[in-house]
Amino acid sequence: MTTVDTHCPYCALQCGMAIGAEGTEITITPRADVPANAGGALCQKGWTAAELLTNGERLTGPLLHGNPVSWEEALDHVAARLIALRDEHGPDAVAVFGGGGLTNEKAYLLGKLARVALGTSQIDYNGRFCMSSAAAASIRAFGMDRGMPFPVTDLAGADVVLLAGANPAETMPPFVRHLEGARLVVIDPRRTATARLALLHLRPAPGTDLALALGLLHLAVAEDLVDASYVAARTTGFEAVRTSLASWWPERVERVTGVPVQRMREAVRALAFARNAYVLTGRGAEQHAKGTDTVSAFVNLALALGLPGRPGSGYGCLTGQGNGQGGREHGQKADQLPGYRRIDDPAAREHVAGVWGVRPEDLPGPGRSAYELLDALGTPGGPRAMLLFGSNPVVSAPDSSRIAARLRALDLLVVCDVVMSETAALADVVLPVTQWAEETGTMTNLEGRVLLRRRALAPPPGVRGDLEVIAGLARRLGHDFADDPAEVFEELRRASAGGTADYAGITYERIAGETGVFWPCPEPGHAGTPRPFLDSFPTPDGRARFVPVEHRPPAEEVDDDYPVHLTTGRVLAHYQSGAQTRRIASLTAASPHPYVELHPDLAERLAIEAGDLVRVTSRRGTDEAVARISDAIRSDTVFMPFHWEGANRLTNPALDPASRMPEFKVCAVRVERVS
Ligand SMILES: Nc1nc2c(c(=O)[nH]1)N[C@H]1C(S)=C(S)[C@@H](COP(=O)(O)OP(=O)(O)OC[C@H]3O[C@@H](n4cnc5c(=O)[nH]c(N)nc54)[C@H](O)[C@@H]3O)O[C@H]1N2
Ligand SMILES: Nc1nc2c(c(=O)[nH]1)N[C@H]1C(S)=C(S)[C@@H](COP(=O)(O)OP(=O)(O)OC[C@H]3O[C@@H](n4cnc5c(=O)[nH]c(N)nc54)[C@H](O)[C@@H]3O)O[C@H]1N2
Ligand code: SF4
Ligand SMILES: [Mo]
Repeated sequence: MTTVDTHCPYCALQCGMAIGAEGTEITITPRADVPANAGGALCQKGWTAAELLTNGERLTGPLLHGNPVSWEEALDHVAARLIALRDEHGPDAVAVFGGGGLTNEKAYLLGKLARVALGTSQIDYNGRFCMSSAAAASIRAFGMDRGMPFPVTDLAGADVVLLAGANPAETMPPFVRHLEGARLVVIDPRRTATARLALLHLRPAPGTDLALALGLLHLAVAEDLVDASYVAARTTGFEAVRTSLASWWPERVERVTGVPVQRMREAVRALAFARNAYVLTGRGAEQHAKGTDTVSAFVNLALALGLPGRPGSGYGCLTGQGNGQGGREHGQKADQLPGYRRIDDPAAREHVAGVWGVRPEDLPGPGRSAYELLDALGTPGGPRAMLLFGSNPVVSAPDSSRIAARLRALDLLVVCDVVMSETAALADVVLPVTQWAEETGTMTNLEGRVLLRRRALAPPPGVRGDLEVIAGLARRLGHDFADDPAEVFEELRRASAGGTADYAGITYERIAGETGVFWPCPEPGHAGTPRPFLDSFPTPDGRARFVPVEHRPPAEEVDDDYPVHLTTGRVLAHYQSGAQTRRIASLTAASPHPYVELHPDLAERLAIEAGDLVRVTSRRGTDEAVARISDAIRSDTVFMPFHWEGANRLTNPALDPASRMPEFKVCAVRVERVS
């Protein structure tokens, strides 16, 4: 059997796999040549991914108000409606929503569709809900957001790794192999599978990481563990941060977070005495209305200990979605143009307008962020139509009942998906598309390594690629877009040239020959940049910037009516909104239904037993799920996975002022047994 090399359809580790097909049988074999999953590991989602291609719930033809229509009819209808709405209400009446699972080529063409063919400023994507806080904090400190500015294999040389709000044992199992040589310090309100591997587990109350990070840095200063020569040579702004720590003495931090001073001291000493150490953040620390400041506090700690930009040490964010890194670089974000350029930068507008053959003044300015965009749909002055690619916000957006109502209020909702997701079910027009192994395109993994997914199989008849759909709409709007992935990538290279995320020197051939190329890579002869901060940081003076930040409580605190914290996250078997994994039999068998995890003490107080159906209510809504009782969680907190519709009816859409990230990781709820 011949096989084709590609990568997993799911998370940002982008494990390498080879796909073979014989008759109706599709096989998946892990690739040993891809460093992220070296040794050929995959998690259970990767192993079972072939079922995505064959499962009977696949959409196979366009639907207009639920009725099968031809592609011509569907696209003609959409284009005619878009033109009519634009003529009546102006270009911003049409919105576009993308996803961090889309290839670089798709993300790029979607941004071009919005800015050139539709002329709308109203485009954003689900990555806003993912690593936007870490991105904002990295730009603030380092002048650049490349989630992990080093190869994952560097982690193998670490003595100590601090994981703040990340649970890779469930969210990226093969990644944990790279941590095998290190002692782990895990910060998580739950004793997760990752925390069980740790030397030290700090269990703060949800939403208190910022105080904890300030406390850790306070201790580092008090115990003279700061790397003064690194701070002097490679950073600016330490004095202001040092002064701001004065009020965060360890006992106060213990009172706010619940983490004993002794544990904090052990954590700081472990990091400071290590020869090589890393500080890594995940969504647990980032998905808060103060997520950006929280990440800044952890970056400050890493800088004070002299880690970033030193061989064998550093700070990194564990990017989540398959193309979470590339998806935030090429212009599907409200404030951005290709190459990680800013849409409000005149030089960036000039360059990109040149590649697109339009006038810079005709490019729209920045639009609304993801939640604000969804929340404006169908309101006076808000968009009347939305084109949505690669996201399922009815399940995954905060305060999701409100967002579902907004989507229903649109004059036109168009959803491109592989299956009838909860969001597609609300659409006027559903367009069925090809997926990973059926198409070619590039993905940029969590290390900033640009990878090539290759077409391994023919798609089922009746479906089209996202690029074809985008170009088909653009054509009907009077614009000629390339729709072949290789051609789109050539254009992306030119559009990104000279930008922060410079792909100009990257080609499909090079990626294939070198098993990936790290950006920035400005010319064909350039080797790529696995470790961009070694010599200097991409700031005007080449130094990293300390940013003083202050702790504040969660946007919603517990009270008599809503006395328990709710936090949300992931389980091993399911991916995101579950649109894909809930349709795979073995994954559904492993994790069949939504649940609420509660501590035995809380359960006893509420007279709840394992297996009971419980109702969880917040100020925004209510959901029911099965009780799971475990002392792995704090007794003041319950946990729910968000892979089923419901958990997000409860969550708080309070937004971070810098990143516009919602507060997915903490809100106040009431929990009761359903009698
Ligand atoms: N199985 C699986 N893997 C995935 C995904 C998936 O859906 N399923 N999605 C992918 C994507 S897009 C992403 S973004 C990543 C996410 O990867 P992670 O960040 O590892 O995942 P989460 O479960 O969202 O959150 C991590 C941990 O944060 C903890 N937490 C909750 N509140 C707080 C808090 O206030 N402070 C701290 N310190 N911790 C807190 C939770 O208990 C949880 O264990 O996973 C990727 N991989
Ligand atoms: N409460 C709570 N909510 C959260 C989070 C949390 O931790 N807690 N995490 C947030 C995070 S980090 C993220 S990343 C978001 C993710 O949430 P969503 O954006 O909803 O992510 P997915 O479920 O991956 O949605 C992807 C959709 O695209 C479809 N799809 C797959 N491949 C393709 C393709 O090639 N083209 C097209 N057009 N469609 C395709 C899939 O079938 C699926 O319906 O959720 C966020 N929501
Ligand atoms: S860890 Fe991520 S990329 Fe690897 S097999 Fe699992 S879901 Fe796929
Ligand atoms: Mo994510």
